[in-house]
Amino acid sequence: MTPNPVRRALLARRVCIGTWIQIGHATVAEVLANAGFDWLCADGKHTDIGVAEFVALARGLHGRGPVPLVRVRENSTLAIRQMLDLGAGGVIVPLVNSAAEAEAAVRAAKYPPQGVRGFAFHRGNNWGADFADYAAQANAEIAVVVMIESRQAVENIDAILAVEGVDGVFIGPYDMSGSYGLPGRTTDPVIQQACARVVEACRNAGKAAGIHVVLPTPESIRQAIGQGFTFIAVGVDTIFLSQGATVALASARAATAG
Ligand code: 3PY
Ligand code: MG
Repeated sequence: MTPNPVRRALLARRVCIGTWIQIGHATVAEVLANAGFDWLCADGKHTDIGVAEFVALARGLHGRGPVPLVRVRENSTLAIRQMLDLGAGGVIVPLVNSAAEAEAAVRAAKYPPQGVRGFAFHRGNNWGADFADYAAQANAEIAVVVMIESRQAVENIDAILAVEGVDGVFIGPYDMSGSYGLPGRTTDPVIQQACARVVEACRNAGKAAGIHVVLPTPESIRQAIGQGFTFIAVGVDTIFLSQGATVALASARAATAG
């Protein structure tokens, strides 16, 4: 099994930059891989990306560098197992609010004795050709990141981080802001304070703090790194498309004005 640089970066709390894919087409993975991201995460929670689309994205990434990650649709054994069996190098598990929910995510992602993941031939182990190697290495190579995106999760952050097998956490700023009654106000001091609390807990636990800088600017990325985040998603494919199109059209309109 190929060593997973993302899990190593998480454990070493080394900066590791990826982005988010909401368009489930291999071309998107191929184009974004050219940009040189460390990892690309398919969003299986808020999109039509299901198992078939994830496989297309993973095939688009094959041999190109970025590690394919997936934000699974929910914290369930089936959702986590399916994406790992299809070749995900790690799962980002949404809406984990307690240590018990974090334990459930880890159990789903790990082979026995640490977990309950079932053994089979699948894409992840090259349809059985690498069965023994994958079975021996998967627990040590596959990354498990849980999303902190509610007030309850912030209150339980120390217990969540104490769960063995949680490699790091990832803040979902939009859900987080919604849970504090401030939907979309991700820069509100209340949300910033909650984020700071999570980063401090990660520092104390020696685990990685991650965040999605959904609308990246040089300042917002610098701020995230300055705050102590190391596992950082910058942007979303749809935002890149929208921003690029808007700039191009504005330039064309300006050039043709008057
Ligand atoms: C959130 O902001 O809630 C997210 O899940 C972003 O990925
Ligand atoms: Mg969210």
